[in-house]
Amino acid sequence: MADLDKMKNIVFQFISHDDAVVIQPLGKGHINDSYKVASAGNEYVLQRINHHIFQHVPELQDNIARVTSHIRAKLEEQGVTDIDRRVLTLVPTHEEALFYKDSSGDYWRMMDFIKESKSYDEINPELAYRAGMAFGDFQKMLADLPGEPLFETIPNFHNMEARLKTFRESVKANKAGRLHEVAGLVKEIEDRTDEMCKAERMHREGKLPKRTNHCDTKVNNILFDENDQVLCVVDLDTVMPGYVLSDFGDFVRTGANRGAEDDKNPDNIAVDLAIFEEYAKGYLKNAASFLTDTEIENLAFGAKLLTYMQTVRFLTDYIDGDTYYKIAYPDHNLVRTKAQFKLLQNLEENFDEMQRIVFDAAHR
Ligand code: GN1
Ligand code: MG
Repeated sequence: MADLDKMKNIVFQFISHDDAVVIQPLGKGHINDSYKVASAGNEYVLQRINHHIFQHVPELQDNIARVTSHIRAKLEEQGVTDIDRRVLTLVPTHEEALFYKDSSGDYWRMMDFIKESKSYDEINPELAYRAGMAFGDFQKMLADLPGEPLFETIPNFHNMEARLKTFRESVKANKAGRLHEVAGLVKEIEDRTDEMCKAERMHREGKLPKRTNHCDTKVNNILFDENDQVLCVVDLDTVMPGYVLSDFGDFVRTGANRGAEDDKNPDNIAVDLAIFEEYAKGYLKNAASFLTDTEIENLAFGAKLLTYMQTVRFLTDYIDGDTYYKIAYPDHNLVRTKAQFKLLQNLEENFDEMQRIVFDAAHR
């Protein structure tokens, strides 16, 4: 953790001075740094925003404020009680700003910690059903967000064509001299490019719309309460326009994988079809009413696409010499790449069954 006095000074930009404040590291994000702050009987989450990756922090924070206040208004309309646990609440600085830039140029933000909440890295079919409903509801609530479209906090974030362009540049540059180790994986990626760029083609042809998406629907971005009911969706940095198949697919990639995202043992990795099925049922229960047939027909493809995209992103970072994702050991990005590629192969083997499951869930 950064120097404690420095951390305290940052915290007191947002809340009153307190000699007894407690600051502890929190969570396992790959990009931002998170801390839990306890002061005067209240708990908060403090985050250092990675501004090399999120290069427009004011716009990013503005997106989050718009999204959370829109959801808050919807929940109020629905007469939901306990609203402070159902949507994130940003804590402004004493100057009413949504972030604080410190003297070394780092950006910080604070929000209320959601009381008695927990997240899971592994779930069961019942929780998957609830998570599906939650992400469907999230998209539905944001469908009528007023005003300008949200700012694209990372341009072309889930654009496969753009990701492949960057990947090929990295392969060409071979900055870390690692290319000879990964030639087989590079070929596997190149063999699938045509299929994996299909969403971008369909969008250009007017066949696939963009909607307000979460764009980081990892299983651990859903908070549950003490009775395992969903409280809310968190990690709103990447909420922006995208294809619904992306959000569907990223949940399957993380929540329906029997292994870990960075599992060293390929035998652990396979799609759990019971989780896939319950997630699809929950999601479609809330989303079927606003989705087109084409979107529904491509949900299972989304699982392959997002797993492929993550394979490409981890491999790109490995080839570049680990400049994007935090790593815990030297070949972590290579281990992640292989684990994601194994999952992709398994999704390919199970694809027909996944299509059938989505079809049945949509026609219940
Ligand atoms: C990053 O930091 P985290 O874990 O929320 C990444 C996602 C990836 C994910 C892979 C801004 O999310 O896109 O899918 O790691 N976020 C960004 O685990 O790149
Ligand atoms: Mg994230």
